Amino acid sequence: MKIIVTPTQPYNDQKPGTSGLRKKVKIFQQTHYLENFVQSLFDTLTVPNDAVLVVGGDGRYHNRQAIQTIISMAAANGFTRVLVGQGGILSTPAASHVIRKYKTFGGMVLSASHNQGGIHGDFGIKYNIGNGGPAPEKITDDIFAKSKVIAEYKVSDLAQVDIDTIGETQFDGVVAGQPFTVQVINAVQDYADLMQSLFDFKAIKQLLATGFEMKFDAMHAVTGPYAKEIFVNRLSASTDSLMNCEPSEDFGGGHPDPNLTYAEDLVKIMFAGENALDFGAASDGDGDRNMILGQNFFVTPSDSLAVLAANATLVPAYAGGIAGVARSMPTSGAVDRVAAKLNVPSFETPTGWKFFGNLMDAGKVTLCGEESFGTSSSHVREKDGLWAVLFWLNVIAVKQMSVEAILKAHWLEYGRNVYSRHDYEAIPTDAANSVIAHIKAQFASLPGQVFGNYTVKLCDDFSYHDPIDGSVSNNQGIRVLFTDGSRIVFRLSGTGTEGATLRIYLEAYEPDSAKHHLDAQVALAEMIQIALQISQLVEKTSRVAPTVIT
Ligand code: VG1
Ligand code: CO
Repeated sequence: MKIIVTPTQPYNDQKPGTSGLRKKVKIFQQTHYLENFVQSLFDTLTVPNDAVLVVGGDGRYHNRQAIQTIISMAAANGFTRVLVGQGGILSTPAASHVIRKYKTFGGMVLSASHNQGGIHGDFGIKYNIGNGGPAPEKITDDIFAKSKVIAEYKVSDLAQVDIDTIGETQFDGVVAGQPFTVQVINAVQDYADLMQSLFDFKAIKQLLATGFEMKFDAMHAVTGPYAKEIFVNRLSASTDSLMNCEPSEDFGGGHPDPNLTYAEDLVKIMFAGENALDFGAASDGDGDRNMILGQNFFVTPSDSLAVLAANATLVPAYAGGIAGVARSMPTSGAVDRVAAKLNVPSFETPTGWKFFGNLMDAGKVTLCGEESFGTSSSHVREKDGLWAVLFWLNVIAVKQMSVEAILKAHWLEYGRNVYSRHDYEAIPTDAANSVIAHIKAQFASLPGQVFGNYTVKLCDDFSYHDPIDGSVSNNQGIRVLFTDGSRIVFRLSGTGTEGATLRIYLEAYEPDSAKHHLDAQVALAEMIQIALQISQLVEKTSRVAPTVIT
């Protein structure tokens, strides 16, 4: 096998966002585009001898081709072994687990997560370090810097590698006579084994055998094979309890984002009045998100995290208690209330799973979560969709209560952090920036101002000081905090690929149980108007309604 050094020109747009580099497929298909990014990444790392790389993706269009390119480049850049998920498929949490289980140097996950797939959709690539978690900002910043000056990249002259048959293929020596091996692994088994080691499968199996009806929607994305193995093969659920479990390159033409808007088929089933099932759940493109539904009932992700924390000891893996919790800044403070009661620390980090890794590695937190349908624990270093679903089923099996009853009891004990997020997708970048600039210009004048029932206490642009490595991350979202603890957060998305997506996060604390039944949009109506008034969003973007409300 030979190494071929190919001259290239830099692209100026390879800055990784909240979770890796995401672009339209067409952009990734430009000459040398993927190679430039991968080489910039390899040049950032110090690859030791005998380094192993994990590669896989969510199965979207361009996945298989990109995997071949990465294998060839890994061989030319000093890796001696590449582990590939069979068929090129690896969910994000499974990739994290594989990196940890086989103690590899790192891994690449090819996914644009919840973004649409297919030839006209998005593609993405993210790098995870040896702890299994997303590369921290110091690495992603370095990749971007290198991508702007790259002059050449290295590939090998490997033929196409079979990535469908479990087993090993060995090639002739590359660097220093070392053999290069590609190993196709069954990550579904690895991941299912991990889940079985954490949860009470016996109790869940019994729950599913005694008339409890559930539906899991894989949204034509990566969790399909994992769900079949776990629910049907190991928990004896009927095949009826799964839907859209065949991964497809364009996710069946849908948007693999498990929320009330895009998971509409599941939502219909779960909100069918008396005919609704007991439990519904969905996961996203790369399997790290989860949406939990009860009978005619939606669980806000922030509440889900709080409920899991409060009930963690019901699950075998967490029976000894949890060390602490962490949530992203826009996530509601519901979990903080649970942590306070459990007398464990709670941390507030910027948006993006990469900020949780240090806290988990240091043993400071066990459970982490984001309002964007992401929850997980220190069993991996990524958020984990199916893990959250199994956690809920384990809790239900032990408590023998409905999802709604569990939530109502939780609110009664802790009060309710009423919460909603309004997304305005694909707005012109200039208009989005002007909204943010307009709010920032009011930082000095807003504190003390009264809006109906609410008085502004302070506003700022969130900064995070990592307590473990001391790194500082600025400009992580604008917070408008009110004197009664309510708040509005404005943030621009770092995962969109079309124009800008502006997110408005709204939260108000309601201790009065007589008001806990209220729809969040009703309970937050006044806050929503205040957000629009402060931001002048309608005037500046001509958008009269959000694209997605959760
Ligand atoms: C969004 C979510 C964020 C999440 C990120 C990656 O980022 O808000 O909480 O970590 O997606 O999730 P942004 O910058 O668009 O708000 V995933 O499942 O898309 O990898
Ligand atoms: Co995802």
